[in-house]
Amino acid sequence: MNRLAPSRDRLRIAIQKSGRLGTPARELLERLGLRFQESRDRLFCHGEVEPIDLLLVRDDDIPGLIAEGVCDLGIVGRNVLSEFRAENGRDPATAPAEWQPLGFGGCRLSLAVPEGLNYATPLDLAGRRIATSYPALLAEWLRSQAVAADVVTLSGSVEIAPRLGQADLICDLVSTGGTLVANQLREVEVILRSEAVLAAPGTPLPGLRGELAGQLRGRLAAAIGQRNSRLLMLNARRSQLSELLPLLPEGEPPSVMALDGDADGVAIKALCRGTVSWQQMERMKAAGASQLLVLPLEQMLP
Ligand code: PRT
Ligand code: ZN
Repeated sequence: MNRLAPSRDRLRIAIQKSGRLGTPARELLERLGLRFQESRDRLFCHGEVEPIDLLLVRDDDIPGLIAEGVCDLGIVGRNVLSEFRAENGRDPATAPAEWQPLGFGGCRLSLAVPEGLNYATPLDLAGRRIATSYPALLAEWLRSQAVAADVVTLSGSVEIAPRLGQADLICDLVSTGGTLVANQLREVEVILRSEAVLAAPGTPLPGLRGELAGQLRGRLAAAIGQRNSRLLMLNARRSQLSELLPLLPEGEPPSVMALDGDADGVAIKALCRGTVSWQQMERMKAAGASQLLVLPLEQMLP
């Protein structure tokens, strides 16, 4: 059987094989309860729990694989997806589009100038050479600013281009800014704010794959919304509720349930945002709570 031929009834998601986004993308999918068996060549991962498989590829290939229908969905940086759309057109019927931001891989595509190059407004870029791996996005931005500059396309090591005399300034990804500082460059303009996103084809997927894709999107959105949430459970006396409820950590309104065979006893269940501190737990205990449990969330459907 050719495992790489797309299947009609299994959903296929392209993720980065290695690099910055591969591991967090896979961990996010595994947090939804999905499990994968990797092939020997580490190109394909078979979904064991749901009919959802992974293709492990270079991040730059992901938008094209979606556009060609080789993969149904992809997890990729907005920077890579936006560059593909800027280069290949944004026809809503064919262009892969952003479905859901995923909250990791945050960075920005920025212009940075060497010390000594004056920059006050985009107009200072007129006639300058700008090195980048994102020529289509940069060209679009320059057009939007009505500035004519030369775009020098490089596939890597963009930050050293000014020192090598290949360009006057650069347009590159920045996260901590350490690389810019190490290369005596100053960030002057943010062109795009990026993070990892779920990318999907312009046209809805048919049949079972469409259903699975919709479910996955919903579960990802819920998982991201709940990422820092915990489930807090505790028991108390009904008479202590007025003192206890204001001490619950910030979150959804709690459920208060009667305990069978204990007329005055209640069980409280509350979805909390963020961690529950030792101090908060001690205060709840002092107000009469018992059997305090703080549980991580694996999955949730509102
Ligand atoms: O092999 P493959 O082609 O799949 O990987 P790649 O080498 O092209 O990509 P990779 O793994 O480096 O990055 C994948 C994605 O991570 C990018 O497309 C972005 O969406 C995202 N990302 C987040 C980043 C950064 N942060 C980042 N800092 N990608 C690159 N960088 C670079 C930055 O340009 C600088 O050179 O990392 C260096 C360190 O940055 P500072 O600012 O922290 O010093
Ligand atoms: Zn790449």
